[in-house]
Amino acid sequence: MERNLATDYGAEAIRVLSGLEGVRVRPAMYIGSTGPEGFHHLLWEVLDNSVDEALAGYCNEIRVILHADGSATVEDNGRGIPVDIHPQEGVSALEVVMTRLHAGGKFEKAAYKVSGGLHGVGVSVVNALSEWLVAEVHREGFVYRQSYSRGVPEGPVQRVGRTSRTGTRVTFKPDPEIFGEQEFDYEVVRHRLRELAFLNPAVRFFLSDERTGAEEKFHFKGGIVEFVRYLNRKREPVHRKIAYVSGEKDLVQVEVALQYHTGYTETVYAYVNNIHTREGGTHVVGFRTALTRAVNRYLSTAEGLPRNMRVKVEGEDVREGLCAVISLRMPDPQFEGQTKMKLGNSEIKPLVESIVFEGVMRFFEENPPEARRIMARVVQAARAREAARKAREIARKKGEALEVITAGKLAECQEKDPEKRELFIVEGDSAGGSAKQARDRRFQAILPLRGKILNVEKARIDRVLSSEEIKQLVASLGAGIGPDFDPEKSRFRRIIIMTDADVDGAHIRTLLLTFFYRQMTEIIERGWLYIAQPPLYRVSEGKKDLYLKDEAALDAYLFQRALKSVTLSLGGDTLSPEETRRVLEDMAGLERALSELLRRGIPPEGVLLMISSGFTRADHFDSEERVAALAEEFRKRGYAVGRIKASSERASAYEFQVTSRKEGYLSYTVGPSIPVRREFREVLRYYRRLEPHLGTPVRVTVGEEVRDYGDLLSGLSEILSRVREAGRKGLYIQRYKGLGEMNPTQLWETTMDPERRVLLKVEVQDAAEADELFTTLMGDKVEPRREFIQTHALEYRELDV
Ligand code: 0RA
Repeated sequence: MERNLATDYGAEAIRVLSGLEGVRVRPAMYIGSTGPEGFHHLLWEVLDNSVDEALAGYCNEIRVILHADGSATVEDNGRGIPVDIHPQEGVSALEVVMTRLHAGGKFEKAAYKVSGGLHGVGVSVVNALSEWLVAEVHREGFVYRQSYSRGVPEGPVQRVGRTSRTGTRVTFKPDPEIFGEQEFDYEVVRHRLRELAFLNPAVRFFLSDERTGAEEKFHFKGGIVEFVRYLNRKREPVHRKIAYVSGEKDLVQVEVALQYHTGYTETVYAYVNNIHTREGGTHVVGFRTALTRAVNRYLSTAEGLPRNMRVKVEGEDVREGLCAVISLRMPDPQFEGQTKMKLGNSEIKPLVESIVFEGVMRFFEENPPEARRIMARVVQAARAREAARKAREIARKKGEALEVITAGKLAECQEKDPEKRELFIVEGDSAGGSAKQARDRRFQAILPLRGKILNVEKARIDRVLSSEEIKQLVASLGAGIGPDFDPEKSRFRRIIIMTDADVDGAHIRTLLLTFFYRQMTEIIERGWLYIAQPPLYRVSEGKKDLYLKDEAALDAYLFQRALKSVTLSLGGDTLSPEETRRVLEDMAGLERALSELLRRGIPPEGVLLMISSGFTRADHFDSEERVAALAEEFRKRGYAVGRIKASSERASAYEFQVTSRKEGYLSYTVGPSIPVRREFREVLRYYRRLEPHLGTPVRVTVGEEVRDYGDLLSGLSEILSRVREAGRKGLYIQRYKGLGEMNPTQLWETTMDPERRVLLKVEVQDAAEADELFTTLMGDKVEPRREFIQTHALEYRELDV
């Protein structure tokens, strides 16, 4: 018997709207923000529902698809959301889940459902914030479907076919009215799926990006043990076997994996119900206490340890060089802290502590060689700490202790209230000099740093503290360092890193970010760390000065000016000034994107040939025949072409090597790895905008001078340079190579004046990325570093924070 799932949709729609309209009025209350984080949050929310189904034990495959139209799909092979009529609501359960705020809990029996925290607001919130959403359920032999528009059902749940499988598929398009024109970031989604795959080893995650053809599978049978191996991949492990501990008590499941490395930093990733508790909490405290206790117990009781290892160590010794992942599953976690990413449940500390203590003791007992190495590592750290303490003692007697060091290089400001004080950290003495003259000394202090500050990854804390530059920085803030750091004591609430826009500046910025991330994390968590953005250009016309932040801004300005004397005709039709400007800006964008690809070893001619031959996604390389035809096109244009091989990047695809005589014998692989690159997507975006005009002859008139070109592409760089030259008439343009080249007035007006400057706020994410970059560049293990420098050397140059 077929059930009738229809209900009265006139009345229904109004009721639904009244429940969810609040979500559309105040989206940030539900998803944090309408920026990139909130935008991706929609996807996490839908994904969490499928992961919950997997945690309940009913699903082992989850697929995420990013579509070309900006929508995304999450699909699982779970039981399927029930579609029968909900007894109280009188409509199908599916509809209740999709349209009622917080409806999820009603029939979620899963004990470990993601709740509280940032996730767990319910899929109905995603629905309300989606221009459209389609839910499809495979269940009991049938396929059911319901579609919604901004959260309102377009009709009842319908049976649309038969099926032999079960599962749920949700496809949604975030509403541009709420989010503007944003896109899902492949790297961000990939990062989350990889993390989920480590945490949920029973589930296979698939990701495909229909915009680029990229496809990946994430499945780690080894779970968090593999996670630790992954986190340590660029470090040198102290022991081979990764310690793994698990246990369960009072419905709380605890899993921990850990491995020591030769570096000095601590990396602990803690999760509760798959949510990354970035600010730690009671589980992390319990874990640390247990580990310290276990090490001390082993050091005092293990047989056969050398006498000089019978010492008592402290938490800080045990943390040095530690990499660990903690994963908890528990009902009703309480999330607190600044960003609601700190576990608050007090019963968790003793629970985790006892499970971890017993598990780690057992690991030590069962793996004596690993235990010995770990002990040696920890004891060494304890000795170094002791030595540092003695050094500090002596320093104190000599009156040099950190607490009494005066920040001699700091140019203080007059204001006393930390809330109103700003500290500019400036690279180099000459820039420091300009900054001192430029500042408003009432509330802006300047700390000039000379040269490179010390690499925190490679140095133990005593060496870090002996660095003159760091001493000055620590003394200026007056809030201590590392475990002793107390943000409340900080003498500044706004700390602004101001470095040159060149390689050295980027490097110093990375060093500083790493330092703050490692030694004063709370400065970043509280949102007190900023990056200044000095302009790259000064444009003067007579007495008037204009500052422009980058090349694109300069181009836009030059094109605007050039419009007086430039006309563009395409196939005989003269473009309006507005159209001319648009075409020129797209051409300039294309030129910039092409030059970025060239810096990565892929020259423009080859890229454009790929695009015009229709190879714009990774899966376009799946047909050997088509790839062979593309190779032929390259050959015709004078390239030396290698034989067609199976791709090393994508299992189903083919690729070939080309060498261009014209392009300085540059050799590169034409294959599926090119179209998934960020820079390629950028090229493609501009290409698509120019596409309607391609193949049409162009006439460009600049003043009296008329010239003809085959089309916009063949004339690209010449047209742009003629127009730029016209735009430059009567202007003086200065490109700043460093802050030191700016006079104090310029520096004040562009970069320091609170009324006019634009600061970038540093987020934990940026700092963590800088830190990872840093581990790779500066860590001890030689191999990954070489690899990194080869593939990222150019990206690093413009590390964007
Ligand atoms: C509650 C009950 C049942 C399934 C689900 C929820 C469910 C929800 C989602 C959300 C995404 N994928 C999902 N898969 C399942 C089924 C109860 C039963 O079959 O007895």
